[in-house]
Amino acid sequence: MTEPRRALITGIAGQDGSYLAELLLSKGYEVHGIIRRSSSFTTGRIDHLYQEPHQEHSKLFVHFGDLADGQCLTNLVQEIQPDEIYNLAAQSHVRISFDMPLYTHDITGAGALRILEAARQLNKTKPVRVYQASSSEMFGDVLETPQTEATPFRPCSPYACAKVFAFHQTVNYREAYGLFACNGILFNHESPRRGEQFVTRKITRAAGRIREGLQEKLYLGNLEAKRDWGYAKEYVEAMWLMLQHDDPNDFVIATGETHSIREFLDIAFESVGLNWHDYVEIDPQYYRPTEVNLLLGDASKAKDILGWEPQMTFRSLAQLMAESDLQLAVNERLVRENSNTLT
Ligand code: NAP
Ligand code: G4F
Repeated sequence: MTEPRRALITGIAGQDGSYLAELLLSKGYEVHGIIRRSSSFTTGRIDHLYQEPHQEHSKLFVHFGDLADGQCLTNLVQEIQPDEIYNLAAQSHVRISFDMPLYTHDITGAGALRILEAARQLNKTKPVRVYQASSSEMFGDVLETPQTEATPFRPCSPYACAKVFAFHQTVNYREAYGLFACNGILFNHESPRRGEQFVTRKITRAAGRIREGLQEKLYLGNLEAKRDWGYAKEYVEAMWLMLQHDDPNDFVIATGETHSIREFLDIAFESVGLNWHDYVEIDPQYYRPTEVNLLLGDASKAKDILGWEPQMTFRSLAQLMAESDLQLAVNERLVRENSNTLT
């Protein structure tokens, strides 16, 4: 019997990590994930996948680790001997990166370099392949539209600067050491598992809670920004495809459409039967010192070389998230009503 392929995912408990773990398990991989120690549980997105390691057919193994700790990462990579490493862990919030620039540099930037170095030191008959979660945010104050793999970077935040650093390190490890390392330059991608501090999920969560009488207002920042929003579940397939190709390369992953925050508000609130103008207020604390006004990707290279294409439309994505969050809000209301009856 042949050994299953073994993958290591940093950031496995995040939005993308959870979808990628599902995908790889469905393909028969043995999946190892790194989570960082926290005072509360953070594995809500992967609990449904997790089986205790002592169980006979368990294929998912979760390890404590941190992108700040290079020795720990090297030890884990040596111990696990992965065929594929997906570096998805990051301080991934752009606004917060202005408050924590050095931390963001250390985790989002230098953390990627620690992973590359751990991979370089791994001596295997079949060399390891590495995926780096690069970002459309690197295009920043865009120098051309749409953005492709050839568009120069013009980063506009500590987060974007850290991702540009990680991008170039990934290319350099490929060229200098022959490491099979790919950058996926992914444009914004969302889902019902999106972190609640990102604008789409903040909106759908609020729409559901307002509809159920659990919240009165929604405070947002710049409503004029435009993003190329896709569906996270489809985007993790592109990550996997990049590591299956014969040659390592860098790919833009995007839908080729751009929409404003206002358009997302329209669909999300309409999906729960409300008009957002009655509930949304602007709070300048959500403005950024420098804003990325427009992102629009051209994923032709991924289509031609990997055969990857997005399926989910912008409207369907916003509706999917709004409906999922309405259900969450209904459950939250029922729990509150039950606890009121019991006390
Ligand atoms: P996410 O939901 O914020 O997940 C990030 C994960 O990284 C979380 O599980 C987090 O753990 C973990 N993490 C943070 N700091 C860490 C550290 N010091 N050591 C180890 N793990 C750490 O992000 P995502 O949306 O899934 O995105 C995945 C990756 O793609 C990120 O690198 C992001 O920057 C990049 N990206 C995302 C998008 C997008 O639109 N979603 C687009 C382009 C690129 P905790 O749960 O403990 O916080
Ligand atoms: O949802 P966001 O926070 O996503 P942002 O900044 O585009 O970053 C996300 O996508 C990147 C890919 O391009 C990833 F690399 C990154 O890790 C992350 O996943 O904000 C989107 C837009 C911004 O223009 C922001 O100013 O929404 C605007 N916005 C308006 N009000 C808000 C809010 N953003 C947040 N988070 N919260 C608000 O209240």
